[in-house]
Amino acid sequence: MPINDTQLSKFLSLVLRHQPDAIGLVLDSQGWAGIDDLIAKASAAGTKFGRDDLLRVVAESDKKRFSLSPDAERIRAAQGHSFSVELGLAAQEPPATLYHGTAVRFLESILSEGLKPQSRQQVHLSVDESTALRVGQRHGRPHIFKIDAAAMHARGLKFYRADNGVWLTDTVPPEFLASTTTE
Ligand code: HQG
Repeated sequence: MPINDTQLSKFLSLVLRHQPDAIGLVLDSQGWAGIDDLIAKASAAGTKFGRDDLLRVVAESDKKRFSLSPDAERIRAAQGHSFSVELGLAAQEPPATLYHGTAVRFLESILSEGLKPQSRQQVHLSVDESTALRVGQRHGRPHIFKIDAAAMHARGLKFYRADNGVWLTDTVPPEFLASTTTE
């Protein structure tokens, strides 16, 4: 069945971040899939789209969720994987402050054990508060944490910047968390 762009974006997130085997797709160790292979396997599994559709969704993704290889033959998710993948990102110095939006109901647990990646590979952090608010709202009544990334970096904790500008780190211990607003 043909699908619209939102459905295609969700489908790409599903197979490139979480369940490539849902359509028998095999990603390489860095999370890349051949675009022709992806289109053929999706089609065989009943999800029909063409190369132009895929390239349009990649270009128009609001969060730049997907990256293309330089030769545009392969695609991968920029971040957000639930399985181990070597994104090949070099650790780099983060902005002094980063933000993480979550839900009020998670506060007690986060304040006692810090931010953990949960089902993803790493904790996702935003450069601005408004993005963090949108991320937090996906989970319920939002709460935004301000992260002392400069202090974490000084302590030797590593930060990575995904292709789409999201910052990634393994965990954020509670001492680096400060609350901003509670809605
Ligand atoms: C919370 C979306 C209890 C964490 C977004 C979050 C983002 C804890 C939830 C990207 C905890 C995990 C990632 C602890 C963390 N106790 N709860 N110790 N530590 N949590 O969806 O950051 O649309 O896996 O605060 O825009 O919300 O998919 O992570 O609330 O960029 O492209 O556990 O996903 O992008 O939730 O979102 P998630 P996230 P896409």
